[in-house]
Amino acid sequence: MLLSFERKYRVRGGTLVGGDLFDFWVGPFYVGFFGVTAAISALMGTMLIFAAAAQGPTLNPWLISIEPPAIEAGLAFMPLAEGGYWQVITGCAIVAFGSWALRQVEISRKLGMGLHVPFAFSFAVLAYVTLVVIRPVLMGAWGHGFPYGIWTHLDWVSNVGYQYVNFHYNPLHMIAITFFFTTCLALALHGGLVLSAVNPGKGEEVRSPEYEDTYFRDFIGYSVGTLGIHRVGLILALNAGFWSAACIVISGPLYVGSWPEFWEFWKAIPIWS
Ligand code: UQ2
Repeated sequence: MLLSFERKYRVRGGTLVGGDLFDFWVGPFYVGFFGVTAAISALMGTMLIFAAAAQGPTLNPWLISIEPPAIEAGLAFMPLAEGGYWQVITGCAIVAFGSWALRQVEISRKLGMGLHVPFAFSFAVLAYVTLVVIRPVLMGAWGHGFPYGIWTHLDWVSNVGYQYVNFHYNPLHMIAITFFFTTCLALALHGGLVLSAVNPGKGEEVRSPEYEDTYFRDFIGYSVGTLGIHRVGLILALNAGFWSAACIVISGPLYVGSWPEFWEFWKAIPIWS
């Protein structure tokens, strides 16, 4: 079913690449040049995961793991069985995620909307690219990327964390976690507030946004407002992703050794030492 405004907006234009060539819909889905590249790279990446898994020692989904090259291989292109699968799969993933973001941009442009959604999605892509490209390149070996396996990626996180003794002492990790928690707080407040106003019990009346404002003015003397809470939410969530990427990219390229020890400078400040 087409909404009345869709008849007006389901028109040519707004594409970044390809002109009118891929400017069409398949059922409800907009395609575009980046829909084609997303579909191809996602399909290729997925098939390569199956191909790599078939070469491995197990087909148990929990235990399948596609390993990056050995650290000793540095930044070389490797044969498929020696990390090459991981390298090509990583390439497919980045093309797929990038296409997904650019398809969001084209849809935003078609609808005359802001680019907030692709901007936000890009932070998630950035976090992934930081783990599998930026940090490995800065450290001189693809082997610093994480393996593609359900258990093995968890082992990787644990092992890399312990390499820095206790990752919770990483100040940027602290900031990232604080943003994740605050994002949860903000979404819980927002979801709770909206449902409490617009999803009343049977026979009860829906309350207007003024009630939402009044609730928080009565409660804490301040309402950030119905538009404001979405700005707060976006900023909090973007920061969670950004500082996550930042806290791992400084570990290795900028700081080696123990994060607990990093705080020795603080204990040594003259006024209290
Ligand atoms: C609000 C408001 C909303 C909301 C929420 C608030 C009417 C529907 C949740 C309250 C939020 C505040 C005071 C800021 C919270 C900030 C952080 C960092 C957690 O006022 O306007 O609109 O959903």
